[in-house]
Amino acid sequence: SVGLSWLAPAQDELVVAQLGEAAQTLFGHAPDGVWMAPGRVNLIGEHTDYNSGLSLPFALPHRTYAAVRRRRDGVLRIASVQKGGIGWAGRVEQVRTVAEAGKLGAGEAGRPAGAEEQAGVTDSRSGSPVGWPAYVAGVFAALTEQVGADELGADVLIDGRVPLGAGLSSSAALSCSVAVALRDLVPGLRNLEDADLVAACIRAENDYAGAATGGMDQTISVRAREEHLLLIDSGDGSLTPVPWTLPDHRVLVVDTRAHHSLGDGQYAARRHTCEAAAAALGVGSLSELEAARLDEAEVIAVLGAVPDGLPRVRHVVSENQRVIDLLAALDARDTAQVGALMTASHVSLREDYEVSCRELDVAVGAALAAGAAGARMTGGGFGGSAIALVRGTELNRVAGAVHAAFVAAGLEEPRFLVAEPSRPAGRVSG
Ligand code: GAF
Repeated sequence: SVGLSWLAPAQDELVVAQLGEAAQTLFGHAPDGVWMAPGRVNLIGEHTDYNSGLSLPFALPHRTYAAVRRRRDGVLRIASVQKGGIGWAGRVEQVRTVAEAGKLGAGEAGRPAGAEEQAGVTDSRSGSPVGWPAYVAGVFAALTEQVGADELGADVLIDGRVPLGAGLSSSAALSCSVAVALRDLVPGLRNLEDADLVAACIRAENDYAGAATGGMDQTISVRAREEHLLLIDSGDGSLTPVPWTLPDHRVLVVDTRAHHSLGDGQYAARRHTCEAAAAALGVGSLSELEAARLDEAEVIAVLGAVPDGLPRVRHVVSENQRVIDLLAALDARDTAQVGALMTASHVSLREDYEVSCRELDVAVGAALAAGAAGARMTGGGFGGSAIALVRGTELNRVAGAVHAAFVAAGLEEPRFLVAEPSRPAGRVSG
């Protein structure tokens, strides 16, 4: 595997030791402890969560770590090893939703955010953080529904070992690492259930960071089961651990290095189209469409009036069915069928949902040509990562073939990781 770049997970103990020292230097005192939350890959069930549908993710051994020291003065300082130093400092009550900050901006100053603000330092119009610190501060703000802002100050130092912008849910890992820390540290939060933490992290992302994502990523980060996939039914909220029944096969992840952002409008546009289509069809969500047994010609006629409605709905409905079919294939230990469903999911995301891109298609095509049982993009798309179902003994060979295809296509060299279903967010020290 000379020349291939493999991303190994960090060792918890090493990160804990480094973060303890770094927090001491930066904040002048040691943290109360270090917590982690994992990134994820989704085996199948993409762009279904915000349509009350099914998804089947699992947690990566790649984690985001948060060294946290509680403060009792309502002051919040947020720093990152990767970004270098303090990204935002202020008071928890200063943290505003994107909607509130927008109103203040227009009223008080009425000018667009400057380069520094866009880089994620601070929004001087309202004093509220933007960019990556908003994912952290948003968790604190969301939790003020449970306890007073004065109870919620902290010094937070983040070490993100989930590749950033790679479609592996580094954002949810960030917010969830902080949420589990606060539950352990703040007496008024001790009784929160995992589902409450997930809800706070979704709010942080939707309302404070301004990314209109569904709940799959936060759910898997907080509620994953080691060595299992997790079937998430976003319609009824049920979670079902699913064992990995293909011991000879592994999930190879290809980080295409094509930048992926969920805040750039395309993700929100897909979500909006789905909501408009559901409203036009008179169903609460697209996942209710099958059960509603509407006349097919009528569905097609109604969706004709929703721009892009028909292909988007076709993806969501067929993707829910592929999740069900893949569960049956896993149960039957039918590797070829699991792979075929993954590849069919990719085709649907590329053709009907239009969230793939050249790099993802090259990765999927090359993995399949090299003998992977199946391959698809994973996560939101528009860049990020692809996954391939590969025999454990063939990981290097398939990765080498994908790498060669990227070089031949003139693309930036991809990075690789092996995804082992790993444990959920929790404390790693202290
Ligand atoms: C992103 C979002 F954050 C998830 O909620 C989900 O919609 C996914 O894209 C697509 O399945 O990861």
